[in-house]
Amino acid sequence: MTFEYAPAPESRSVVDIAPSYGLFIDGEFAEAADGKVFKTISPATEEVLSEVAQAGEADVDRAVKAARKAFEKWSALPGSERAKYLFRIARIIQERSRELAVLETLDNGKPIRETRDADLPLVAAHFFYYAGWADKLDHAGYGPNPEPLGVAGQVIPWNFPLLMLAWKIAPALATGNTVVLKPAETTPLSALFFADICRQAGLPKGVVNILPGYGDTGAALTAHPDVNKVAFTGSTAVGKAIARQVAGTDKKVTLELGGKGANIVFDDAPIDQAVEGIVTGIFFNQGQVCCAGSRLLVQESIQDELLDSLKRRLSTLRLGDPLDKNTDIGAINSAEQLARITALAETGEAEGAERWSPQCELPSTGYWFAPTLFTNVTQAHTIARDEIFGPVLSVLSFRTPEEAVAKANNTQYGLSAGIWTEKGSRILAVANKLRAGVVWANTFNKFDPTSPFGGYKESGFGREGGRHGLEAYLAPSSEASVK
Ligand code: TXE
Repeated sequence: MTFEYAPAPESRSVVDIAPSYGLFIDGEFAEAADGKVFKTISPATEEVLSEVAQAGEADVDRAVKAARKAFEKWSALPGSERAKYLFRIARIIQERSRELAVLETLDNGKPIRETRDADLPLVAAHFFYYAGWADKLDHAGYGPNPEPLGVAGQVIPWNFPLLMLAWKIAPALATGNTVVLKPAETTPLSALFFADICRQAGLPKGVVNILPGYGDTGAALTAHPDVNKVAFTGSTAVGKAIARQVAGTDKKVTLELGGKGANIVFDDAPIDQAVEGIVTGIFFNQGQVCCAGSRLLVQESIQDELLDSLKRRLSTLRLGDPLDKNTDIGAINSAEQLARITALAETGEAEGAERWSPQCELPSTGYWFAPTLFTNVTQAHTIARDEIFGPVLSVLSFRTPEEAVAKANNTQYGLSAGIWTEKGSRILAVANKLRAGVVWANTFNKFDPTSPFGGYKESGFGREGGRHGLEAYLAPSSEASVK
């Protein structure tokens, strides 16, 4: 780790965070019915950023009623009219992107380089992309238009707060649904700023409602009888609980859950490029990414060379102030998440894997975890099986492509994988055998609104993104219209 230069922090003054925020229901900010509030802090400094209203069951009910009422008019608008609102929202996000990037970095702890160059451009891109679909779904004069489902109850996590909101809200609105969204308890602020953007865009009242709160708020929302569609991104345990909860109802559901992605490096791979891909795969957003390449599978003959290069590269990563534009590794999102990562890393050591981190001084306040590499890992080790959701890479090796595929697929999850090789034929052969929703070749963690994203096995079901993402918000009889 190097600290020899003076940090150049992005100015906090570009964002004006109010001391308190309400729930956003029916176009207005309001206190929770029972007056409950909670604090949101900056994980890099533990400073309180704001106090936020905490939605209870009565608020969930009020928001769902507002969304139901708004649905009648919103769903009846021609797609071209809905598109105008979505384009307007996309443009406001672009105009306010610096403010939103700083806000997201403060509330989440991730480096400004990521919020500025990845999160915010992708957020705007999703609204532009789905705005473009809104009128393409109409076929005036040729028969009935596709039918939206009604009120979507959406619960999102804290790792990409605004981007997960965009993944959920943009396709829902484009297809004529209305939304009640619950952001994660540790990162409510960008969703509340988004509520303000909805007002700025003149979005009709009740079309988008934002309810900050904890898991019980989420459970009340997904259980609400007037919610027609549940969209969830989060842990596999909660995803399973939601699947049980909606079983036997007529709610449609999409679940985007955990992962244990394999990054497979063959002996003919361009090593420097692969090292960059491995670093992006597991250290982007401190590894708090469902599709992270958290298992490195390296062909035995190049293992030593690759690990030497990787360790040299890790020694140049800069950990520290997330507002510093030179920072590569920011803070872990919460004390709870840090405790989970710490416990799993300790289990790795206790089970006999070899732990390595670059020389690295951690700030004394906030939640920090040094980039960590585990070698001598076997498939039986907990760190090769469980999602760590932190900056921790487990290294395994293989001899043949068949062994690589078998090891990559040896997991309860099936969200992502990466292949590094010069051989195009090998990319196709291996990709076809991987049980993963997304397979990258000679790159990793690349996202685009046109691509469907989702998992096999316990990584969930349904797809978000692309035109597949529209189907999740349309009644079954109309699905043919977007195929
Ligand atoms: O997840 P939760 P947590 C994984 C990752 C991480 C672990 C725990 O491995 O270490 O999950 O993280 C809301 N009904 N992922 O505890 O609890 C909650 O308030 C409805 C992977 O943060 O699943 C938040 O808004 N909602 C993942 C959201 O669910 C409920 C991203 C996610 O929180 C609820 C996050 C309930 N019963 C964690 N309980 C990914 N796929 O990217 C909680 N929530």
